[in-house]
Order: sequence, then C-alpha cells, then structure tokens
Amino acid sequence: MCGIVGAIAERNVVPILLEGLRRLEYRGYDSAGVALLDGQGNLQRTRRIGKVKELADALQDNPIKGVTGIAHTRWATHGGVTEANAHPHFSSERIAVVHNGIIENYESLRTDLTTKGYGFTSDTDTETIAHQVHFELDNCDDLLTAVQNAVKKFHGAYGTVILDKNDPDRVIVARSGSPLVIGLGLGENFIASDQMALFPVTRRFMFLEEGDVAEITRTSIKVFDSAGLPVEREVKESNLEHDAGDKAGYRHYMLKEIHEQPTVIRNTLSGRLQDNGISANIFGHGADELLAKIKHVQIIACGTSYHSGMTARYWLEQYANVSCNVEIASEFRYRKSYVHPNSLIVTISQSGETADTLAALRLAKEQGYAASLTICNVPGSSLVRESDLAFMTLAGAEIGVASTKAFTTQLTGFLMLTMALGKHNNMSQDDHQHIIKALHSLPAKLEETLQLTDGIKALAEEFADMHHSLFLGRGDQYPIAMEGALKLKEISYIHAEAYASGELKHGPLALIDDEMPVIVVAPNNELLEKLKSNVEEVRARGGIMYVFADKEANFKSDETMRVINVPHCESAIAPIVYTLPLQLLSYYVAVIKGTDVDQPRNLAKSVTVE
Ligand code: HGA
Repeated sequence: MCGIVGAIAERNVVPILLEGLRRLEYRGYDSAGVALLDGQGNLQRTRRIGKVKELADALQDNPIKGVTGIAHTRWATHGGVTEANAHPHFSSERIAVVHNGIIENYESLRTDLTTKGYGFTSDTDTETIAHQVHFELDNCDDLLTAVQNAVKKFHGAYGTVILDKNDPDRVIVARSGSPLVIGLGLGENFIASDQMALFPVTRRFMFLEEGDVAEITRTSIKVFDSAGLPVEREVKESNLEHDAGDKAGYRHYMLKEIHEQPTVIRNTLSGRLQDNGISANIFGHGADELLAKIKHVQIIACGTSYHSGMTARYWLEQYANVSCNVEIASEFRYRKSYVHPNSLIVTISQSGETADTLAALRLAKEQGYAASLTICNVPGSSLVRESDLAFMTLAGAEIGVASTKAFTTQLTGFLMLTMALGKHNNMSQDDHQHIIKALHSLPAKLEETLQLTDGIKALAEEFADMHHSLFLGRGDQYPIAMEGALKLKEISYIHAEAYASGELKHGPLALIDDEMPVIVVAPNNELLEKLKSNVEEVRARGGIMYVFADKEANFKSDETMRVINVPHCESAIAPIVYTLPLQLLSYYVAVIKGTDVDQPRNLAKSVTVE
C-alpha cells in the first residue's frame, strides 16, 4: 500500500528517497511524489500519477535537490487518482506532509479548517493533517508541540512525516495504527513505512509504538509517547534479506515465488522439524508452558491468510483435539465476540502490518485471551512485536501482490502448531507420526507437483475467454478451493466463486452451463465418494469440469471433464500440495490475458489501511 520514505542529511537525499520508493513499489500504488527542503529554506515538490519511474523521469527532466525530504507512493483511499491528490500535501507552501492511513473525521476537520481560512487543493483526508498542524503551529510556534496537539484531533490511522519550511533542521513523525520506522545513519537519519525501503542506507532501526511522536534531526532522535512523555525505543539491527530487483530469470515475481515454494518450505521446516516431532520453542520463549493451557484457538486473518486459517481449523480439530474458530479480522474487530476459556488468539499476516489484523489482536489482548501467537513472514513487524509468541515463516520477501509462498509456509507452520497443541490434548501417536512423515515429504512432493506446469499451461488457454468460474472442494480442500478462486480473481480478473461441494444443490447448481467452468480439487481422501457424487451433479447439468485429482481417485478425462493428476501425497499435506496447481492455473490464465500479474489493478500488498 502507501509507501513513506523520509531523510534528513547533509547530502542531496533525492536518490535515497527514490530508491526507497522503488523498493516499496511492488506493493502497488497509483501515484508518487516528493517534497524537499534545500539548504536555503526553499520547499519544492514534484508529484506524478503512475509508477515511481514517472516521478524519477520528471525529476530527471526538472531536477530538484534537498538535504531534507519526504516521499510517498499513494494507494488512494480518499479522493481519486490525480496529481492534486498525490502526496506530499502542503499547507500554504510551508508545511509538507506524507501520510499512510485514513483520517476518519476529515470531513469535520476540513469544514472547521476551511472556516478558519485554510484553502484545500485536494480531495484527500491527508490534507487536513497539513492544515491542522499549520493551525496548531500558529498557536504554539513549535513544530513538535503543534504535531502533538494536532494528532489529538485525529480519529483513524496515521503514519505521517511532517516538514516545516521555517524549521528546516528537523522533521516530526507520528504513528498510530500505521507502521513507521526510523532508520539511524551517521550524521543523517531516515524514516520509512517499512525498513526494506532503507536497506541501502542503514540496517539500524527504531520501531515507533502506537501514539508515538518523534523529533528527528540529522544527529538526534527524541521520541514521546501518546501522553507526551519522553521515551526510549530500542534500536535493533536488521538482518532481513530483500532483493526486490531479482526475478531470477522468471517472467514475473509471482512465478518465481510459486517455484520457490519447495525451497522456502524446506527452510521453514529446517531446524524445526526433527525425526520425532517439533519442540514448542519454535513458537518463542516459554511457548510450551503457554500452549499447555490452551483448549481453544481463535484465528484472525484477512484474504489469503484467512484461507490458511480456515484450513488450519480442520487440522486443529481433527488432529490436535482443540476447538477452533476462524474469523475475518475486519469482522472480528467490530463485533462483540465470546472468549472461550483458555483460548489462544492466532493472527496470520504476511507483512505483520495488516491493519485489520493488528487492530483485532489489540482488541483481543483486552479481552482475556490466555496468549497470542502470530504466524508471520516479517521479523520485527508490528504483529510479531505485539504477540506473546511468533512463528516466522521463512518465505523470504514476497513481491507479487497475490500471495503464494507466504500462504503455503503459513500452512506448514500450522501443521507444526497442530503438533505442539496436540501434544497437550491427547493427539494420537498415529496422527503425530503421520504429520511428521507428511511434513518430511512435503518439499519433494511440491517439486514433483511443479512438474504439472505444461499441462496447466495448456488448460489455461481454455480459461482465458471465460468470465466466471466455480471452484469446488470438500473438507480441508474447501479453503484451498477458496484460495484458488481468490488467486484467479486477483490476477486474471475472472469472476470466481468457491463452494464446499456439498453446498452445490443449495443454490450454485443454478449457475452451471458450458460457460461456467468448474474446477474441482479432489485428493484421494475419505470424502472422495461424496465429491464424486457432486461431480456427477455438475456433469448431469452440462457443466465443464477441470479436476485436480490423485491418480488413485480414478477420475477419467472425457468430453466434459479434464483430469490433471496431482502426485499422491500424505493426507495432512494435501491442502498444501493442491494449492500449487491452482496457483499455476491463475498465473497462466493471467499471462494469456495480459494482466499486470505482479501488481494487479486496484490491489496492493501489505494492507496497512482498514
Ligand atoms: N488516505 C490517504 C492515504 C491512503 C493510504 O494510506 N493508502 O495506503 C489518501 O487517500 O491519500
């Protein structure tokens, strides 16, 4: 989503800001801009609709320089995609602001500020920040105090960086609900919405906490908490890898990431899965004692991560004998829910910054859960910092907006969590051994599954002209069907719905005709016969089916059904194995349709607004 980069230095910061924006650009955005203070107290700005390249080209044609600057990539929430709505926003050519988040009470603030004589030049909520700070500044004459006073008026979420042309030796940053990190340099300091933006200039970071306001100069950082009291925030060294520039010869990041799955799952298992199981400390210090009390699991997530939680519910109840609920974070956070005794709250997020999931975790922490655990791909992210326990998926940087390897590593983590909880809840030895064996076989099984690529490419040709599709699965393959449908929607823009196949006759059968392809995931499990009956129901109504099936399931291709045999695997890992062909199908359909696979329209990665 929105990316923020800021710098205060002695050198020209434009290259640092542009490189920072480039490093965040894979997340998807619609416009970009930069504002700079030069040594002579001049405030200048350049903004462009489109990619960072448009902004970089504009800056090359009409260079501006500065030693202090803020830059932004925007994913519009309030106000259309126009240059006037792109950040940074100004108040009277004096105050400059970039912002990630939503100021929910912007309408009343705007009315109030307009009455006070501030002229608005954009439709954004963000512009109210600039004018409110300006107004406060006129009353107190100190930028830090002005920002501290201004943020008290904001409802909603913000990560914001503010410059004052008349106070060029410092920038003020504030954070509530949206991520912001300060990067420490030598005689220069930096700000970003994600540490990755700053890796070329520093590896030392200070993560701001909720409600913090900080004053940053070239040589100092002073942080104040929400009560305005000075606080120390720890400085951490980051050893995260990030090379967004490298597609390793693949045409898209998404394809690279699909093919990386055997390796990243091997990494995720390595040192964690032993011959006789796992040690609970892979979830963090003291995990075994915390997990020993757990009798119920509440999973909270959004999008693809929600589907991994849905899958985990089948495992936790079947193998670990703990009850489990799964809920979408944006629903959970706005309703009163019942907290079961001895409940573990589990959040799932690739970025660890998903706004709704983070808000749901914060709410849950006030509700009496026994402990919190996050399954996350980014060390040091807000969810990791704010949870009691964390399982780090070692998927590496995921650049494609449509999640692939983050999903399958999350599922891998859930199988290990199933063992850790099952240990305290009478999990059978057979089930324990089955999961261990299944996990050991997983990377090789995924390598074998990727060999299906050519068959799937051919199949994708038949899909590209379709406008709708139906995905069917039963049991733990139902969430995999949901994930398959989501992938197709996200990157090929084909309408796709997923149903638990037992639901067909309760409505969706009415949709079946030869223009509605039906994709079925059918491993050889105890629900196979039931699934076969559902397939016959579709066939009887003239539907065209594409069945991903275990060879031993005995599906045969004919004029109404194309069968793609997926390698036989242990049942515990079947949801992970069957995910890959569906990812490949979406990918090749999107390539044939010519969509922007890595940055699909209207979407963004790391969903930091609610
Ligand atoms: N509300 C602001 C910023 C949006 C944002 O943070 N997107 O990720 C705007 O619409 O410009």
